[in-house]
Amino acid sequence: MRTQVGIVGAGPAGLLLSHLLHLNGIESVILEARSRAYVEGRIRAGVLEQPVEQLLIDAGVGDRMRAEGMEHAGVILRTEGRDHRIDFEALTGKHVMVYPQHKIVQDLIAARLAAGGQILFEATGVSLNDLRTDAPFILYDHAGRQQRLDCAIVAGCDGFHGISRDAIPASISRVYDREYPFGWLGILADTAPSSDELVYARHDRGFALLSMRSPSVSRLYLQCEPDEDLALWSDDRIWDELSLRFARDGFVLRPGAITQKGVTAMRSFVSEPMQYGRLFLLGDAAHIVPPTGAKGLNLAAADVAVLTRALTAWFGSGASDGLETYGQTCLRRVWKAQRFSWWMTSLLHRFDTHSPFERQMQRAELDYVFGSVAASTTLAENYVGLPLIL
Ligand code: RFL
Ligand code: PHB
Repeated sequence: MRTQVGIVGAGPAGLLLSHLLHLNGIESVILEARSRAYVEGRIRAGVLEQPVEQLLIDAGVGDRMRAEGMEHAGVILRTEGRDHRIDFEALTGKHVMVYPQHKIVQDLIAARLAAGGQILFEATGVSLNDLRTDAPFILYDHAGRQQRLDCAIVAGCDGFHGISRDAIPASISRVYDREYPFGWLGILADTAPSSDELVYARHDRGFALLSMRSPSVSRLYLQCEPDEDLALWSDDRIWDELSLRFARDGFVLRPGAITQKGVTAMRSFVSEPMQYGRLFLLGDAAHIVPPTGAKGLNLAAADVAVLTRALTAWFGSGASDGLETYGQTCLRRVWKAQRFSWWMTSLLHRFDTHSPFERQMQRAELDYVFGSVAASTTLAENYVGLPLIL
């Protein structure tokens, strides 16, 4: 089989890239290791920056998001029983969109299939070959036999645990990595959100986050050990702990049936370069952020915007400058999102290794954000999203 762009991975990065390329008259084929049901049901991100919301609308895949998504004009920071609202509308004139990642994935798959796009689910054993020539090819197993996809460009959209990043020789790659000494225990619960807006709570017992998926489904997180044993967390224990961490006069946490539980480790990770010959890495394949800033999916979308622009110019007129500067352009935004995600994580979590002095520094920093319009604006500007291409 032959196509213009061979895409590995049908997460948000691979699907959005395939859709935007199609709108620009460029053909692609997506190879996905898992089944369609699995990728459509995978519960992950929930917050879209305004530029990403706009990108989806402009690409014609925003109808369900506009109907079912929830526009949020601010978030609440809570500590020691006090709330500070970061008013995005007043500080930046912008908002964020709360709309679940798995629905974006469903919407994009539907759009690709309706346009005759090719997504091969359950394609395993993917290997990338001849990446430094102008005729790279991908080998994979599908429908019981090995097959070959010839293409001009390979897009590695296969997430943090994919194979694409490893195709870049270790001798030229540089990895920046930080693991945090905690994780998040996340739950999905059939109960109306206890707050209209997201609540980020700093507490001596550990961080907690109140988010949502719809007017009747809540998504909540608790700071825990990175390898926390879920068996130790009964539903009652989870609700009791959340109540303690969100406690504030007049706040009532509404418990409900927990339908899903999971533990996520927290890390900051960047692998450079993001390009090797005809291979381009996008999204989690190249970089991971801790979820505190809600940036992962948004960064993937920004990489897609940069590569779409570059490939449209290259296939259209042969202009290669966009491809040559792809990594550099993406990394300007990636590092800013890394800084913000690291800062939000440092500001709001309990660090067992902190000295009393460092604890006071964290308190003072949060107190400063609470009291300063300039500091609140900095937070708001980063949270609603920097321009997609910097
Ligand atoms: P994905 O979504 O991991 O998709 C990669 C796809 O590649 C497939 N794959 C392969 N296919 C073929 N061959 C192989 N060898 C393959 N190896 C893997 C996988 O099956 C998969 O389908 O990466 P992508 O597209 O780069 O998208 C990134 C986002 O999924 C991720 O950054 C976000 O979910 C991060 N994230 C959040 N981001 C936000 O912007 N806002 C949020 O509010 C937010 N909250 C979160 C999050 C991530 C979380 N977890 C679970 C990590 C909350 C959590 C709890
Ligand atoms: C979510 O709703 O899953 C969510 C929201 C905000 C974050 C992280 C995750 O910072």
